[in-house]
Amino acid sequence: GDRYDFAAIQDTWLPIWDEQKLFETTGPDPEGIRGHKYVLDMFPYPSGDLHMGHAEAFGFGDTVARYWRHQGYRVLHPIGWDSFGLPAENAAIKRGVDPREWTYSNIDQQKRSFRLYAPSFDWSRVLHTSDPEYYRWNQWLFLQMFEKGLAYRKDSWVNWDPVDQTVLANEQVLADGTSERSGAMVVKKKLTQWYFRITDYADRLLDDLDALEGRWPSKVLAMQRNWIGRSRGADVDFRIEGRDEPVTVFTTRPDTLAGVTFLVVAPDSDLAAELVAGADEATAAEFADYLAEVQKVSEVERQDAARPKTGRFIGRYALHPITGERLPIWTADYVLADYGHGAVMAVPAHDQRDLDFARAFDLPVTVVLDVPVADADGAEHADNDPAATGVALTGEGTLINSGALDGLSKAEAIPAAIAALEAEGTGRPATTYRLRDWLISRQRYWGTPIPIIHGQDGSLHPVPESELPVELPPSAGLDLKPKGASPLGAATDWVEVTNPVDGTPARRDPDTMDTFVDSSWYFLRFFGPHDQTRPFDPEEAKRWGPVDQYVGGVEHAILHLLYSRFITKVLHDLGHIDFDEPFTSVLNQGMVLMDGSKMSKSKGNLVEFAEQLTEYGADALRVTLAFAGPPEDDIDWADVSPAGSSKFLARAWRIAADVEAVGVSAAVEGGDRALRRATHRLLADAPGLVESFKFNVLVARLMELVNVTRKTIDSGAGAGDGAVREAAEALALLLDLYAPFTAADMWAKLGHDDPVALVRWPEAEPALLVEDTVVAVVQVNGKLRDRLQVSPSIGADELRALALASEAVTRAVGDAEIAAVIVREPKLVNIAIKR
Ligand code: ANZ
Repeated sequence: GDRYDFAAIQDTWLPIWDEQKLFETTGPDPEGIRGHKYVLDMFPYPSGDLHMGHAEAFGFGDTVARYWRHQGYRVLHPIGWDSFGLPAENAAIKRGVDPREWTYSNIDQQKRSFRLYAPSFDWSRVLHTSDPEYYRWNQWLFLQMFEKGLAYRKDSWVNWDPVDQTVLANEQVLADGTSERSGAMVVKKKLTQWYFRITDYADRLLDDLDALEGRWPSKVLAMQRNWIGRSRGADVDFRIEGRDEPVTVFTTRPDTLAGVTFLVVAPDSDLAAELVAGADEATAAEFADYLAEVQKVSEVERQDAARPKTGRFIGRYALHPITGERLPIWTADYVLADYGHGAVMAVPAHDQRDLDFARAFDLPVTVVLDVPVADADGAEHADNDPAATGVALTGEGTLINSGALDGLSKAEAIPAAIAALEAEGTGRPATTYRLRDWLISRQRYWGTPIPIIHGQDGSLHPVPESELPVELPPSAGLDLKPKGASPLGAATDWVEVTNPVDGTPARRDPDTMDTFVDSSWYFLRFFGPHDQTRPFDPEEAKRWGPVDQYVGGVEHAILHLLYSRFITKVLHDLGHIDFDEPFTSVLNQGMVLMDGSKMSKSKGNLVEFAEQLTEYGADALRVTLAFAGPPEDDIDWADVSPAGSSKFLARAWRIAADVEAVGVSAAVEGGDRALRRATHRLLADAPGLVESFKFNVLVARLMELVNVTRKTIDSGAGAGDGAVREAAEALALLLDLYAPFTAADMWAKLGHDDPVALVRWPEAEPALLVEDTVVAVVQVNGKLRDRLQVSPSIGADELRALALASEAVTRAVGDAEIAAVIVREPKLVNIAIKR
């Protein structure tokens, strides 16, 4: 047709692309490739159809994938589905359908939408984590880790979601103490659960972030560092009256040891229970009441420094390691059971929490650091007794009341104190982390069964690898409603097995794995997604790994990205892959908003992807999302114009149609020079723009080139000018990054049979990149001394500097004094000298 009709263009190309399978990456490498690139978007969760957020993220990922192909690389750009998880199960409970049905019909819907949106996926590598073919390898991974002691069972206080009736990993509890999934306030419950020993990797997970600097969003790096939370300091032992073993505390401030006036233990620690057992009955009863109160408080609240301090004296005493003084032992909920040793040496003079506590319970305050405090006038003074002011002295200062440490600064005193403790045998350097081991058991149905068999005697037996996968039993007949225990426990035929060692009756572990296990390694499964004998093909892993560009939302900054890094390191250490970081570069796209707020059905401001796709087509949608701003920024759909994008695409397409209409083009060498220069400048700039994620700037540059080309045609050169064809071809090749349908159609109109997506971008011609120049004449006392090639737009200062730097001029001037320099840019510089 002679009118830009996006729907007709889509209808033309979709069946051709279905046939061509252009982006499949099976088989040996084609000749002449520059290398390999692996571009991945965080795989979707099949909760319904694709939404605008998907359109944005997958658009950006596809731009990068297409770009590397145009640069001559072979590109792996796969797609899969993160298809286990609670929403399927909750939908199943609500509507009485099988979670499988719900999941796979949503996957089919998303596949149909993706086909229309046309990301350059390799459709031969599709995976779904809920396929037994996939999750058997989750079980394999679990068993590998079990064998190495990296998967273990532990009895401890866990985060419990009272709505979903399942445990949560620490990472799934939001800053306000609510569940990331259900929004319910998370409580603590004591349970025996499976953990992955991520803390063994804490140092590497932290230290290896440095190498990602500049390639991962700095916000994500900061969040991971903070989450791992390494603190360096010392462990200090305190002797306890009536107990053989000392109590060890972790402190970052061993320099303040002389200021310790009491100890505090976490109420929910084993230590507290044991110490109280040795106290009188009244104390024990008080303690029990307090513990019951504390269990209602979330961990997040407990860490809120502003909360009024509560606590109890537990009737026991420690001895100060230096003075031998008796120190009362208290319990308080601001001390956490699972940080450090669950106990602190309280230094109220120099720690605000300890001071608040000491003031609340009338405990002594001993200052051991002289910290000058500035008053309102900025004058420093020393009347700063924390017991009176209520403000702890946390700043820098000089040690006092500390014996041998007196006179040292805090920085000097810390190592000196540690050395003294080591010499006494009562302390040693220590490092503590905020990071906890990863709790992976879930009491839910729609997930990967944990491949462990429990003997009657409590023994644990891995399911033999030859018996994997342990398939989920059908959901029919099972009550999936959350009730605190896994629904699988009721699948009698499934759960009752025999002990693989002695044939006695035994039971399968009824829990399923956290679905973050599924997503912690799926990027590797793409290296052989249908391999029945291995989790992935190691040769493919060598060829493609690690992921060169990962694209996804910042909501995964900690959970998914940290777990993926951990599992990658584990698999590296087990010898399965030769890299130990999964994602070389990460791009976080912003959110798609409407009228400044998050879109949602309930707010009635939902922009439906499917509707936009029907109204404007994939290309206009993609151009709109790319053009809206830097990819990291949020996009407000109320501020953008898909209709405008459509117009731009029509104008671009029209140029190719005009070139087609004239038939033969004139030779490019004689073509309009200004247009040629514009085309080549864009060809030269485009790679840098894509590689720095300035997708929006590149779209703007394409708009500019469309305008310049149209002007050239209209100004008399006509569509037969060789420069116009050259511009039209460049436009088709560059537009493929955002508008693959339009680009393919333009490319065909320009007479090409090969798929535009696989065409290598031409290099810019250097001769067309240098700006036009003029000759500037340089005279010394009126005599011609040099001619300079300069830009017509050169500034006076720059031209003066160039002239004075000329060798011929310096020779002519010699030792003489310069009296004046007259600049008439861009053509003349006259230098007057005194002899
Ligand atoms: C004495 C002291 C004096 C402390 C001082 C600080 C300042 P970060 O930096 O977060 O690692 N602490 C140790 N274990 C704790 C627990 N289980 N729950 C709550 N607090 C705990 O904090 C380390 C400091 O937090 C430690 O250093 C300890 O208090 C406290 F002027 O020891 B400090």
